[in-house]
Amino acid sequence: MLLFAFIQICICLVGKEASVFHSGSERLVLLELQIGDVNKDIYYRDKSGFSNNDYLTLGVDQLPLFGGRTAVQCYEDFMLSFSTKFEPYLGNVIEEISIGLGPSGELRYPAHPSGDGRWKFPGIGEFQCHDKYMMEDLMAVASQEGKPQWGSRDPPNTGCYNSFPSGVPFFEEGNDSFLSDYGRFFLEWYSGKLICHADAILAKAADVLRRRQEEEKSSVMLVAKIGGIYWWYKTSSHPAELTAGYYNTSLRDGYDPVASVLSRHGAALNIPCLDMADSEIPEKYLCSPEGLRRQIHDVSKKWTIHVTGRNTSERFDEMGLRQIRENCVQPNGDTLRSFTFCRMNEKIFRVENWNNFVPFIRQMSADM
Ligand SMILES: *[C@@H]1O[C@H](CO)[C@@H](O)[C@H](O)[C@H]1NC(C)=O
Ligand SMILES: *[C@@H]1O[C@H](CO)[C@@H](O)[C@H](O)[C@H]1NC(C)=O
Ligand SMILES: CC(=O)N[C@H]1CO[C@H](CO)[C@@H](O)[C@@H]1O
Repeated sequence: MLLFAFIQICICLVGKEASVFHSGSERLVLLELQIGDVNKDIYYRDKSGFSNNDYLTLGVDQLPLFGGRTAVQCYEDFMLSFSTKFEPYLGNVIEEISIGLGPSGELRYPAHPSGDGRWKFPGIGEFQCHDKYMMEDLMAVASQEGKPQWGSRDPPNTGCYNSFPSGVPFFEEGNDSFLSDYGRFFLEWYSGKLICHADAILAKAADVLRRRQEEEKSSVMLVAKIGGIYWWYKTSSHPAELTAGYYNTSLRDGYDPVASVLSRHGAALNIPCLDMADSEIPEKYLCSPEGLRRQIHDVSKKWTIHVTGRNTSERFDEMGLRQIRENCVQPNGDTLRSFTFCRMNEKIFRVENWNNFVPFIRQMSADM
């Protein structure tokens, strides 16, 4: 498929980007902001009580707090309105629809908030489940398990945003660590909420599209974005992935359930980091964008879902572009369905950049 030949429309639901669409979404965003003014608990909170309005907490997905509608129903209203408005373009101009499933459209918790300065690379990040609704849910699930004491607290000793894993008990191997009964219970719950969220929203999206496509016979591909948490990947606890909601450790494949849910709804997976190589990152942070990509590729193959890709850093240099190409078109014939260069800017027109970019595009168009 030709690079850039599709229009990628991000339905970053109830995020700030939603306001670019004028069909009912603005009312939705306004409604959410008004409710958020009086009830900050509709947003994620960290353990210090800090919240921001990037995305609604998963705790409100099924609660009728928005003029009698649940968050998931509001997302559905938005999708219906979108598909009505853009109907003439579906399947011809619009070939892929990326469904926002979290902050920056990515299926994850906002565990690494760099925008407001709370987090800096390569901090492990913090769990985000301290709003009233998530804590109530945790309590309910713990009680069902017969362990109410597990529900009344968040995991102790998890460090803070900019901690490194060593010296943080939850990410090491002791009492109350990620390997303990309590640790596994908490991580199953935390990552499971994210999977349920993707399931609920993708089901609605697939349903809205199915209704359109029965009439039109044109096909549009749903896409879900995953975050690229590649730092501390080579530790056994994978702490930065755990706080983001990917329960991926040296003993458990956390991307398998993600791919499984996408496959159920016929959605493709959009993966980041296509421009990154392990050799370009300081070794001391135990990063591995290549290992992460390989793992996600493997589960995508297993669940036979399409994979699309995007860049993670700003690259116009030859080396970066070569890496992107190699990662899109692999020798064993696994070719990505498409690649998106996010937020293209005017630097592309500088002579040296343009001279790298033009041959890159020619080759990509021939390859994909
Ligand atoms: C670990 O658990 C044991 C038994 O439950 C307890 O005696 C011990 O003090 C705990 N150690 C730490 C470091 O909390
Ligand atoms: C690649 O991605 C980053 C962040 O996702 C973006 O800021 C950057 O400008 C992108 N684009 C290019 C062409 O490098
Ligand atoms: C179960 C599984 O796939 N685990 C992988 C997670 O990542 C590590 C790297 O730390 C791999 O070695 C594991 O195989």
